[in-house]
Amino acid sequence: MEDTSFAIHPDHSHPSETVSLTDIGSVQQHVWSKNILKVVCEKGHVALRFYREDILRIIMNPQVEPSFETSAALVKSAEDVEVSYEESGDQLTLKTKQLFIRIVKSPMRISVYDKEGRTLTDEGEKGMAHDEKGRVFGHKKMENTDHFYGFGEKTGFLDKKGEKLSMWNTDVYAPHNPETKELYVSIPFFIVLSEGRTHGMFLDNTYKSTFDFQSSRDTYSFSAAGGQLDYYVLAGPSPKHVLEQYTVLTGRMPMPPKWSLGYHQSRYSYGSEQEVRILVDLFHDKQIPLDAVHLDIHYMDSYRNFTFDDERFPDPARLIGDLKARGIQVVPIVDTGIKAADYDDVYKEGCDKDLFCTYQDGQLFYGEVWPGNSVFPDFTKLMTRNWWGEKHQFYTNLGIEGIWNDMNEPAVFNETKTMDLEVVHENDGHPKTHRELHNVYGMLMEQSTYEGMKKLLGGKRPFILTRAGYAGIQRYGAIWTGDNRSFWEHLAMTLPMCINLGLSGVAFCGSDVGGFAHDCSGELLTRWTQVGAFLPYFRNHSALDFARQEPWAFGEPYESIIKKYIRLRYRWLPYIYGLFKEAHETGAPVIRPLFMEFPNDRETYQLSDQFLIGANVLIAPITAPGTTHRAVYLPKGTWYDYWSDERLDGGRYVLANASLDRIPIFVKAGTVLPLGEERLSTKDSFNQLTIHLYADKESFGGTIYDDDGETFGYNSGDTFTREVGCEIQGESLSIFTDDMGSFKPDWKKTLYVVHGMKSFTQVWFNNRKLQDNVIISNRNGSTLVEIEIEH
Ligand code: MIG
Repeated sequence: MEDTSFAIHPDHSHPSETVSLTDIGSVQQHVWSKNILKVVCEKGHVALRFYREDILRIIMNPQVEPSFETSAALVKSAEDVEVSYEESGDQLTLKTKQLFIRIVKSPMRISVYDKEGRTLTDEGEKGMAHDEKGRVFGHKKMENTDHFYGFGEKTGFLDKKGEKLSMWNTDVYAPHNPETKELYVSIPFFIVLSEGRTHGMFLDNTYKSTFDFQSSRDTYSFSAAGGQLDYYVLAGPSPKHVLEQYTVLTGRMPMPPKWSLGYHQSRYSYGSEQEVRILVDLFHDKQIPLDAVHLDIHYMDSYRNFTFDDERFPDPARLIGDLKARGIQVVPIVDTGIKAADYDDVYKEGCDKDLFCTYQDGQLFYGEVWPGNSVFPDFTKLMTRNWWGEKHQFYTNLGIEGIWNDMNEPAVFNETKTMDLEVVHENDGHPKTHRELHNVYGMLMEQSTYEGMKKLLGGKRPFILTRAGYAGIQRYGAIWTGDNRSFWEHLAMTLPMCINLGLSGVAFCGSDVGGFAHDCSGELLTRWTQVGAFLPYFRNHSALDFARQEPWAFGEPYESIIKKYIRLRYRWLPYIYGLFKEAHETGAPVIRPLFMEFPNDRETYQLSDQFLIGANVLIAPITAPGTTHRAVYLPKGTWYDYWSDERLDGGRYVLANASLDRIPIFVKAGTVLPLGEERLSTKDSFNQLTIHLYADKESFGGTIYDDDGETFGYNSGDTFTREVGCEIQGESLSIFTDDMGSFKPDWKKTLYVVHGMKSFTQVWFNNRKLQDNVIISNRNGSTLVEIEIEH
């Protein structure tokens, strides 16, 4: 009935629920000691503590003194921060080098200012509150000029102003549309941008939470279904500062194995060894690069993890070995549910050792998933996490280095779509209900998988792909955005969704290229592959019974163009890899909204259909059929059309040519863009690095990064870093390089290409004038300076 107008029958109107809130009221007592302010209010308890001079934690507990316990998101404990505390009349103030906090006592209201005295957050008429059901609420004043980003994996456009969102990890096969409030991942973190400056807000509460920027014009609210109102204010001021602050709290991604940044091919499902061999042969014959093939649930025997079906995959070790010899990894899916069958060893062992989720009385929770009646590992328990991690020896023994985790919301085929909320998780001695830990369950599975695989691989980097997650998930794996569809609208939605994931700490993400469900078309696959080539994670995946969408599925002209872009991805990997290093070190995402680099340019605040890869390369995809041109906003500065080298002035919209074989790309003057060579796998070495220098008025520079792409040697300095500087004065070009670190890249030769200059009469390389090993030539109006360097 919900599908017809009957749903809005006049007799059925449900007046929206009136929530009666209890304000925490006035301050009755307060104690300042050891950098913690504890406050007792009429109707609740509050505590404030600095984690750094630019990070403030605020906790409100309706009943008792706040607990400083944290969720699994946190990896950071509070630092010793120098705080000056003052009390005068009806207010208290706290001050660090970065933040100024004013607390008005009656009723208790907290305002946070930056060091220049600008307001970051301000409580107005409504402050912190709670209700009879144990829900906790925070309210903040909202200005017309505020914009809201982040929130993990959400549908809709970039800016969430005017929206209501909620966080509850949910398996949503359909629909993914603007009114879908919850998907697989919950990251209750957001960035507020106001007139060019930003701050962050992280609500660390794993219960179902909601964020409301819609119900009131001048106040926004955030709330959770239980527990404490526990949030962090991050001072900013720039978007990159906020990401640094957020990822100091929740951790940063480890360096991914290089192969995981290549092209991945998947299908639900490649059903036999034979089919996989034919597939990879086709890639090879067609000279389309490939780094990973994913095996969906049909590889298993009765959909049981840690098994291969004997008939369809008679010799997985040989298959995996043969593929690896060709530079292709096999990534099997591992689901959350364990078949409740006595013949299943995992089930038996888990029961014996008490490792599965149970109710308070110790009865196992059973749910229906692919293997039929199933039980679920209690990942909140260290014993379970270790055990599950060790189980992956089954895969590593076969040569597997990557795992794809699905259904870890956890998804269950029942009315609530998940585990019974009354289940009690052991939680390492602090038992808590599933109601409280639901949103963090999937992340704990990833922690277990990542740590287990890391141990088993003996020094190699594992690749973990996950569907569900909570704040901090970036520490363990990449996220793909689940069951999208082969709709142009879903291609368009991929951009703001992945950008917002990046703004939520998850630099490594992507959507199913071509769309998962529904039938793809040649044109859609072409346009989606052009986007995928520049997304941090690049996998083509599609569902059972829908049109095949391997790169050649639609013939010409699509196949050639798709191939061109997959190959282009490999050329761009040295640049992309450097961006992953930045994400690993600073938390800055690989793909970025334009406002991240141009926070004072209001024109960028709502741009959902173009993005930056790194700081200076702008990608403007086509997301509608039959479209050969589009408007592109270029922020102030000089830009180069990547394809034609045409120089364009920014601070305006330009009309870009986007014929089917072209995704508009613009490179900002002053960029150093290192590109490699096309090859069939990241395992193939390449001989020459081409360093593109996009001429600017002034001198400019950049950094090139490399390491072995495989081990954790980068943690102990086995890296290669090259600083490249470039100065152009009249017709004289000077290039400076400075190589550091012990790692020697594969490539032996460097080609410097200077864009935007017709010719040079003099070339200096590291203060030495042009030598024999330097060739200068000209191509399409760009100067090629070929310099052979030896490592
Ligand atoms: O509910 O394993 O999102 O990528 O192919 C279906 C089968 C279960 C959902 C995943 C999808 C995967 C599919 N899985």
